[in-house]
Amino acid sequence: MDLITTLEGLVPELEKGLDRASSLEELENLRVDFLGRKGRIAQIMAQLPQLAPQDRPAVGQAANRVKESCNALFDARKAALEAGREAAALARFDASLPGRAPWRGSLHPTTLITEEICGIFKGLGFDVASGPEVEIDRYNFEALNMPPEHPARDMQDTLYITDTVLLRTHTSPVQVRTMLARKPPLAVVVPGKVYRRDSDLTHTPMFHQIEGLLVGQDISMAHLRGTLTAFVRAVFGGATRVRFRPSFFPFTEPSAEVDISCCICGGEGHVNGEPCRVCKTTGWVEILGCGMVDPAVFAAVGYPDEVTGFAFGLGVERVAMLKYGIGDLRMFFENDVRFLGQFN
Ligand code: 2U9
Repeated sequence: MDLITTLEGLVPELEKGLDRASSLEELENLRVDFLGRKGRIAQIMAQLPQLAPQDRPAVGQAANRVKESCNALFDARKAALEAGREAAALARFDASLPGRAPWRGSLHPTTLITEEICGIFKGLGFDVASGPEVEIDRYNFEALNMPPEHPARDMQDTLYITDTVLLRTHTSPVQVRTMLARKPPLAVVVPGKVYRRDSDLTHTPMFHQIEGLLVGQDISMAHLRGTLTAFVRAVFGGATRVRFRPSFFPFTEPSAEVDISCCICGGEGHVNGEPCRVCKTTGWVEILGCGMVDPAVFAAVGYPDEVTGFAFGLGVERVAMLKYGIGDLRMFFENDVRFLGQFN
């Protein structure tokens, strides 16, 4: 029974080979060599037809035993190699190392200031309203006392979509829509994006505004002054000084611009002996525009002659720049996470 001896000799030979194998790849090579379709066992079995028929069953049974033994040896060695690999990986793993902090998003400074300002006015009893960014001429200009020949309507300043459809140049059309939908008294603030044909270091074609409108009976400049002073002190601190300078807007009369004592130098004009870069040594910075609503605006929305009201408007990026001491308007639009992450 020469073939049976040869077959059985394969088992210790495989054992030696497996002892030397140090990778799963070497293991696979051995498996092909012994158990593969053209492997050693198969080669021995190919000689079966040359045996006398009565000798064949014993050889066949021996081959099956050897195959089973070989398979068992492979499985055991494979399990041992895999366990070794895992142990090596675990040896390199230091469970005491601090983890990597997950990347955390933060609110954009424009969003933060918008929410802060709207929150202050909500506390004073104002509603928050919003409306379309694509507007009609009538709500953006005509109803706001800016007739067709008005210079602000120039193609140079406004992004027109058609002759009568445009990207709103301020959030004021939302106040017009609010008045058309509601009777006085009312008080609303309107945050949102506005668009102008303007682009340089201090102007972007899109920026954010918040405007406010209060309409009622016997509303005076004193209400305007008290409301805006309270607002400014809520944002910039209770010690902030406020001054109103006469100005002009088509939709308010009288109109004013509001300055606050510079929040960088505290109104001193200098920081550590250096000229203040924000107020340019004047001690004051402009923060918003305002005024008593022009009667022509109330007439345009069909309000009775007796109503009175005040309105104001501010640029959100400008307020954020002053509050956080940001020197460059472009920071708001570049979305650099190193900048954005600082306002949590
Ligand atoms: C209605 C009536 C009156 C809104 C107003 C201003 C003054 C103002 C500027 C501030 C900086 C625009 O973003 S900015 O360039 N705005 O100075 N806005 S009064 O007056 C209104 C609005 C709507 C119906």
